[in-house]
Amino acid sequence: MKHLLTFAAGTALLTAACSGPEHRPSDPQATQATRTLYERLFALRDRGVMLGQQDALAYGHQRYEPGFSDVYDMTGDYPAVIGWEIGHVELGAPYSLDSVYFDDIRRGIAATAARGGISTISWHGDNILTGGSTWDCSRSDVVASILPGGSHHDEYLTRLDRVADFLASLKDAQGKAIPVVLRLYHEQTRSWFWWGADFATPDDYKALWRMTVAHLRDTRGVHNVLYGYSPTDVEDEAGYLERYPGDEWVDVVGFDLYHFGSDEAATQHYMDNMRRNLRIVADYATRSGKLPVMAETGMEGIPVTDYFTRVVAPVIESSGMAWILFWRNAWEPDKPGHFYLPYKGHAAEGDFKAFIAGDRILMNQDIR
Ligand code: BMA
Repeated sequence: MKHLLTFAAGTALLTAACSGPEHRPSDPQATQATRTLYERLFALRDRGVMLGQQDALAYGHQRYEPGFSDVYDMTGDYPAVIGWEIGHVELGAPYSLDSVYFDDIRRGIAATAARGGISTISWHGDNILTGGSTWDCSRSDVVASILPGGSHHDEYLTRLDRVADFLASLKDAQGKAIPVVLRLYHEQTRSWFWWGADFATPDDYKALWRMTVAHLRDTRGVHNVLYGYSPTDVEDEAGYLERYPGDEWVDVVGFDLYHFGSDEAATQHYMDNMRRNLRIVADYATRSGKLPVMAETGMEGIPVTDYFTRVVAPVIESSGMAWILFWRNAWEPDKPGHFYLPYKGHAAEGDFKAFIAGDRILMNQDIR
């Protein structure tokens, strides 16, 4: 019996080895490091939910110091997932719309990778038709104007070239491309960015996505990227998939949802909404073989000081998400209340530490 079991186990192992990785990036030419990262993300997901924060290594709250992290300052460890913002890279600017130098972002992504951490990138690109910001919704024909045949198509490809250059410039100490997750045209189910629901038909939105990925991946040969889809909260799966460009174009599925208001009704609303959307994303991820994440969340200023253990932990811990990413702790002096994780001395610091001490929450040291 023992022999039989050993034989059976050996066969299973062989089968697993021969069948290759279970999860493959949508890019058939993804680099080996990108394939390895994708497979590793699923293995990590099975162990718990990684803590993430946007711009967590770019600066601290009200403290512009590249490499400084409020989370590290409080806990002696980094978030496992670090978010980065590249808005204005498309313009050829030296720093982002949040005044973070792209050279510092490159260094931060390399430092994160060297520590075994994960980097995910968002892109609040400017409005090409008006010259306004990502939030300039004064024209509803921006997406149409940049699709093939549109008045600004060629100019937009030049912007995509700059994004491609940036992605291709992410290298480790050995000169190898560092794989990252790129979240494209996010929160597209609402209408506060120029690519929002009121300004693009679902077909035009999908065409924009495919054109972008095809340009980066096929025309420019960028193969160190996993692509992330993250609308805002929706009612059901049909709403979630309305603008989904297709499994061949996406690797990571998630959603963005914030907690607004601090009374009990607001908290209940957030928790219900989170639970519904976590289920929608988890179910779709299981069916499609994509990696599920909670792509952006938080409560600005954290006025509820048991927010992490009482509100977030119960909804996220057994959600099956690979990570939960809290938004940034703004450094700008005119944004004193714009932060989503505590910093040293903030009233929610103890609650946050209790949250990350839970078995299911993974920090950088847990995934090294
Ligand atoms: C928003 C705010 C802005 C910032 C933008 C892009 O939610 O944090 O201050 O410019 O994200 O990072």
